[in-house]
Amino acid sequence: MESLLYPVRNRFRDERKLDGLWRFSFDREEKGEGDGWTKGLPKSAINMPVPASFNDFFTDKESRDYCGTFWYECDFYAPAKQEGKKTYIRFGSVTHRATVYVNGVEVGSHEGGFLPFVLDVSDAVNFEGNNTLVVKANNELDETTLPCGNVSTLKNGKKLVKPYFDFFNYAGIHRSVWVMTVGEESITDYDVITETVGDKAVVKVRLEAVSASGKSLKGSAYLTDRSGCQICDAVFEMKHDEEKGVYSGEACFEVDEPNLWDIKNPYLYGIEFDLLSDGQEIDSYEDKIGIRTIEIKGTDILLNGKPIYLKGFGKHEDFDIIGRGFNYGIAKRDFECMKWIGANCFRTSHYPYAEEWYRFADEEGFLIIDEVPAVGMMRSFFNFMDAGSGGKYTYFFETDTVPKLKENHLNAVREMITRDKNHPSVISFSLFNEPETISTFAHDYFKDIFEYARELDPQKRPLTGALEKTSSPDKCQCYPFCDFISLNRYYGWYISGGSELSDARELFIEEMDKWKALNLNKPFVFTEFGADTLATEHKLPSVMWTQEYQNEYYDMNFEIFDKYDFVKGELTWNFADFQTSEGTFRVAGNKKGVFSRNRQPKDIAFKLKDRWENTNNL
Ligand code: BDP
Repeated sequence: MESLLYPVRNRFRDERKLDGLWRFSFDREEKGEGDGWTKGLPKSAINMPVPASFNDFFTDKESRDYCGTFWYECDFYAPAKQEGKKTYIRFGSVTHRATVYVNGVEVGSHEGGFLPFVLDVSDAVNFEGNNTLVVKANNELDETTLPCGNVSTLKNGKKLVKPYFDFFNYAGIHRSVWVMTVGEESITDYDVITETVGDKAVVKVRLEAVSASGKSLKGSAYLTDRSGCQICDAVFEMKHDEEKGVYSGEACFEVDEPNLWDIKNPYLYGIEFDLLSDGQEIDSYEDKIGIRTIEIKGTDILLNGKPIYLKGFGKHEDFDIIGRGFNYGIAKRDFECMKWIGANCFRTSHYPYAEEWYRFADEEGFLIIDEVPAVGMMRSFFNFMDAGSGGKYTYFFETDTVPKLKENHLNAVREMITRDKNHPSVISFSLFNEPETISTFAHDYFKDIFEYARELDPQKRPLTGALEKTSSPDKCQCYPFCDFISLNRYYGWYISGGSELSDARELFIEEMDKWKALNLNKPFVFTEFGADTLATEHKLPSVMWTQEYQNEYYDMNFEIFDKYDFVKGELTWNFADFQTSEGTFRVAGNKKGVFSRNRQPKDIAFKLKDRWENTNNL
């Protein structure tokens, strides 16, 4: 039974990370399987750190830009078999797909590069012995994958990936890998819904478990405050759900005078679940939860019943050398920069980030718009460039690719919500970034995606999706699915930039007036706006790409945001400069960062700090 719960270690469960130096081989001719690599990589295999992207370690282009199949291998020791326990391997993510072998036995595979998967390896493991773990991975993209792209073949026969999106197609084992021991009868999932009534909070909890033996199960749970004192407990009657093959039960806590989880004041309670069979404890699971409410009322976003204004960034998991590999040090620096500048929110553009980001945000009191990797769903040469040109490209009428694309999209939505649903930091799920939204095909496609997400999220959080410029008020068929409208807009950059900034301002007002006229009675959030800026360039008077122009661009945008009272957030593009595919539109990457790629402020950072810290109505 696959459980996406974050690994914990306690008297019933064990987890050990396999992070470190693995072995690695490219498989240019797709010979690995035939040559027996599933049992272990050849002598020519090289060292490769995990977690990290493989790309930027290399000093030659061919390896950095490698497109195709590649293999990883490591050894792990499995202690003596414990009665009633199963052994699992858990990957935080492998980009973009993987098939896994233990001692040459295929134990499972997973599609999608940004979400975890867990494989039962109990029958393949040598207990009290060494084991070889091999991963066959692949980083190719097509029009059914999330994110979308394709692969072209150069005249010399080499494959090159062509992303339909504006970030480097980093690949590898980007997040931690664990070997875990969990009971055959164990807790597999839980949901928490928090409500406040007067000076009380009601915490509704649903617990899910499996029982291989079919023995009846009972659950209990208790909440602890910050000092570890138990403040309430509850008992679950676990009922068998034939259809899902699991046991589940519900319970409710009442917390008097709760400490709410809030921006920069993130009170977290401890929660512990215990599972009992025949009166005996057989499993337990601990986590932290926050008591908070999030809802949309008219044009307001309410956190704990109070209107908030979202201030912050669209980000990337991106850093020099390690690419998209998770690193606590970089996450720490990013949170420090976001605190310094007065931000309260970020969007995990354009894919769900490593789980550690959300746990960190829970602790630090940051709000997250959690985005599924649905990016590049517009057919064009340079998808993100055409976003501003007004070209009409439809993506969803190709009947041969759409069913598979939709299946992958729904799977990613399910995995993301299952993984992230209990984080107080997650205030919304974003179900797309800049797809084509003006055809009836797009309408029908996204209708199902939104319905599915609404059904899955126990907290029924607001849902959204980031709309690019062709998703205009008169043409877009998908904005009605969104609980708040997220706009990615580049007036003054892709549209009428530089000396035409005054025209950009008018065009922007024209569009905003059209949205206003629709009278949607929903909040609007700018999920992207920004101007490429070289940290080294200054010019008086300004020209595009200089720090002076970035300031002028932002001033114009702020003037527009402040004109419309239904605008309830501004998440700039981007937190930091980041790597993209090379090309004439990018100067060694996207330079729209407020911070440089090594997280030092550009001039604009000081303007943002002033606005976000000192403007009362934000
Ligand atoms: C938007 C995309 C984003 C790009 C950005 C840009 O959502 O991924 O990086 O434009 O052009 O269209 O900088």
